[in-house]
Amino acid sequence: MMGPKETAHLVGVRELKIAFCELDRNGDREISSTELKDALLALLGEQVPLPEVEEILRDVDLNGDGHVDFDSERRSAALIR
Ligand SMILES: [Ca+2]
Ligand SMILES: [Ca+2]
Repeated sequence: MMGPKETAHLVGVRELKIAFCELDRNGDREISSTELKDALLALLGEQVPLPEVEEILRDVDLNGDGHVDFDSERRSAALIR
């Protein structure tokens, strides 16, 4: 069994940040837990339980509003590169 932290490490928070455009399926410039869940399904080839998805989302969601928003967090991603 892998905990949320291990899953986040496996996928790579940095990769998630860089992949913003692909993750934002509905084009609202925010990554919701649902969109992240879909992305993890595509990346890992298996369903990730929603609580675990939300745990990962919290690691990526720098301003803590429950979404990864394209504008504020993209700058952070640019800084990491
Ligand atoms: Ca979205
Ligand atoms: Ca946010």
